[in-house]
Parts: sequence; structure tokens; C-alpha cells
Amino acid sequence: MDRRKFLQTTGLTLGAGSLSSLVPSVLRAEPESVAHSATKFPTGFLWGSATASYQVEGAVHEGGRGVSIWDTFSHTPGKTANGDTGDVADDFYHRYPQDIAMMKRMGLQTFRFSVAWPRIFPNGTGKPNQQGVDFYNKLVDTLLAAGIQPYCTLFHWDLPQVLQDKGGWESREVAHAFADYSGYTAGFLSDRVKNFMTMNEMRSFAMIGYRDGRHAPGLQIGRKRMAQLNHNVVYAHGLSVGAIRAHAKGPVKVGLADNLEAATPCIEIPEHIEAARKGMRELNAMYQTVIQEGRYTDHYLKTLGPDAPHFTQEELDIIKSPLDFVGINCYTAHYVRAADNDAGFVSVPNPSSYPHMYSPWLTVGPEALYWGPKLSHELWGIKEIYITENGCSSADKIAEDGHIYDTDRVMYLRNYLTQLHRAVAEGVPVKGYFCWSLLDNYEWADGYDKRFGIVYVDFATQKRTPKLSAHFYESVIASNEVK
Ligand code: PNW
Repeated sequence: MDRRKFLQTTGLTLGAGSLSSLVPSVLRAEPESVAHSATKFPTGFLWGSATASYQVEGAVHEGGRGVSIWDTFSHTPGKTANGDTGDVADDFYHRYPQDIAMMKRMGLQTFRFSVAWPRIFPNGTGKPNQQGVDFYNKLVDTLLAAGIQPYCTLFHWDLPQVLQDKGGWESREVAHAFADYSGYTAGFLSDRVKNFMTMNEMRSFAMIGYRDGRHAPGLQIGRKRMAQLNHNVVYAHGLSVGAIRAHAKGPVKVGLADNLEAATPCIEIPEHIEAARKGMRELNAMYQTVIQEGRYTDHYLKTLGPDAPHFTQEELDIIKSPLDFVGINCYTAHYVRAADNDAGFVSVPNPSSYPHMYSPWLTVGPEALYWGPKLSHELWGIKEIYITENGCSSADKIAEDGHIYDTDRVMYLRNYLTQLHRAVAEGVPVKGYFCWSLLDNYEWADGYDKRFGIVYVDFATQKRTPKLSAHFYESVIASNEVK
């Protein structure tokens, strides 16, 4: 690859004529301003971090909280690594004031948290639990007092167990219960919280929880029921959008946090870019595509054949409820290439030698953070995009000097942010970025061994120690450019 192409793919764009002047400077020491000004983000770009209730809060028996499917699942022998549960996690339920003070010191401008549905409605529906309401009110007040904007996710996987007993996300009744809970929660938070996301990663909780059985509720319901469940999930999302707007006390923005399959051209030439555009619609047919377009693609319905979901036009209209923003959770690239078939693309699986982070599924594909937002913007005209999660696991160790030198996480973040900058520099309307995650936390079925934090947590003492990546992120925020 020649240097100009290399600089383009890494996001370091140069003005015309600057190439020749740069070449000798590679031999000299490159002036700092040249190296860094290339990745300056727009003024007002928001930098934050993301967490989820069950992964950080702990205190599962406190404050009148009801039982969630993750309590049941994690306490079922053999379901999680080392039998780890979220019973204590980061004890964020008690330690949030100190954690928010730490965020403030790091310069974080936004914080994405989720509300535990079973804290608000221990029985899924019915009478709200005032102690749960009080907890999130205090959390939000403490964030605002620290100058940090709260971004609230209403569902990050901790479904009340009583609702799973009624069929969980397969049930129409549960979809309506979600709308009621969304409306109620947005009602009491919306005088202070201005950005709401309905759900986190429909694809993960649906597919991993009900198809693969590796996450709560640990079922394997088969293709036909799965297709209907996916439809019910996007329908519940649509109902929730309406309920949030109906109950909001002031102007709020409503979106979702979707782990879009980031269709990424295997090499950046027109035919494969076109394949990625097609792949983006088809790979996300049952989530983002139907939400944005209000219809299932022909290819999706044809592929499912007799297993296709039943739906009405009225449901599609609800699913298509307009959103103010789209949050994209992005960790990996889904490589595609052009193909002479119905769909116009095929997936390109990674060979076993492909590099990944500590979690085997977490392959390194920084360009996903360029193509994901770019193609979403192009395909669906989305006007406001956030990266609601991006980050990685690392086998962090405390060095003899007490520091945690997570150079691999710094490498990961630097490369992904450089690609995100490339999108922003082209005018893709990405408004902010949330690093997953602030703290090492309960990584679902992978337990506590897979650490995603930029802050190390000693789970025996709950001591927090910022890692090298926290210092990296701090300097990114302070300068608004990739370091
Ligand atoms: C997301 N996969 O989950 C979630 O939103 C977070 O709660 C989670 O901690 C984070 O990413 C890191 O994993 C995923 O297997 C879990 O492909 C699993 C997968 C993807 C995302």
C-alpha cells in the first residue's frame, strides 16, 4: 500500500501537495502539530463512558429490587464462568458518588447508564417501587451536579423474572409491560435526563438468550419462534418510543443502542463497498432496517420462508416510530465482499489466525467504526449518531509499580477512534462516543475474568485504579483528538 492510501485508510488525511513535504519529515522527527491536528474532533463532540445496571450495581437484594432473569440464570450451576454472578459486581449501587467523582476528574462529559426494570417494578408491572425511583433520581442528580450529562438506557437485559415466566420477549403482554415501564421511568427522569434509549443490543439479548441459550434466560426456541420473538422485540421498542414521548416532562431525544452488524468491505474498492451497503440492510433486516424502513426486506422474508414472522401494517408503523438519534454499539467488523447472488454480497469469515482481544469473539476491525456510522447515515439518513459502546477486554495485570499497562486496549481504542474520526471528518453526523466501559464489571456469562474497564477493579476490595487506557482516554478528551 502506498503512503497516501495508507494515510487514507488510517484516517490521517493530508491536504493536496502535503505528501512530498511529509516524506522528508518522516526521516526527521515529525512536528507534533502535524501528527495530531489530523485527528481533531469537532468542538462539542461528547466523550463519555457506558455501563449497565446488572453489570455494575450489585445490591441485588436491596432497595426492594425484584428478581431478574440474570439473577436466575447466573445462579444456575454451569451457566457462567466460575459460577460468577452480579450479586455484588462493582457495588456501584453504594459507590456511585465516588465513581462519579472519578469520572469528573477524568473529564468525562456524558455517562450512559441503564435502569434495572426490577428496581422500578419488582413484579414487572403494577405498583412502582419508590426506593428504586429514589436510587435513579439520586444517581442522575449526582451526575448533573458533577457536570456530566446522563444518557439513560431503559432495558439492558435484566428482565423481571416474573415476565419471563409469562413468556418473556415472546409475549405481547411483555411488550406492553415494557412500554408502561418506559413511560413511567421516562416520566420521573425526563425533567433532568434529555436522552433516552429504549433497548440495548436487541440482537444480543434475543439471539444469545433465546436462540443460543448462552445468556439469560438460556433458551433455544428454534427458528420460527425466534423470528416471531425478534418481531415482538422491535414492536416493544416502537411502543416504548411512543410511551417515552407521551410521558416526558420536557423535550427529550429518543433512540436505541443497537449492535448493528457493521458490514465492512473486505477491501475498500467500489464493488465491495457496494456489497457492504447491501450487507448492512440485510444483516440488520430484523432490527435496524425494519425500524428505519418500516418493512422487512424481501430477502429476509424469502430466506425465512414458512418461518417468517406474522405481522400487521399497524405493527410496522409502530416499529418505524421516528427516532431522534441512533446509538451504535460497535466492537467488530463484519467483512463482506461482492457476490453474484440474490443478496449481492457474501460474508467473509475471518481465518483462525485473525487477531482478537482477550474475548475470542472480539476481533480487531477498526474500520467498522468508520463504515458502521457512514453506511447507516447514507442508507437511512440518520441525522444524529452516537457510538454508544466501543471498547475491549484485556488480560489486565497489576505491574510491580502498581500500574496497569493495558497497551493492547490503548492500541484498540487508538485505531478505532482514528477510524471514527475519518467518518466525522467526512461529515457523518456522529455526536459523541461512549467507551465500554468505565469499570471492569460483570461480563455476563464470561463473569469477572474478561475485563472491559479503563479503570481496574479489585473485586475483593472494590478498589479502583485507572489503567493506562484511562490516561489515554483522559488525554483524548482534554485535547479532543486521538493521542
Ligand atoms: C455488549 N458477542 O455485549 C453489551 O452491550 C455489554 O453489556 C457487554 O458488556 C459488552 O458488549 C462487551 O461484551 C455483547 O458475543 C456481548 O458478540 C457479546 C457479544 C457482543 C456484545
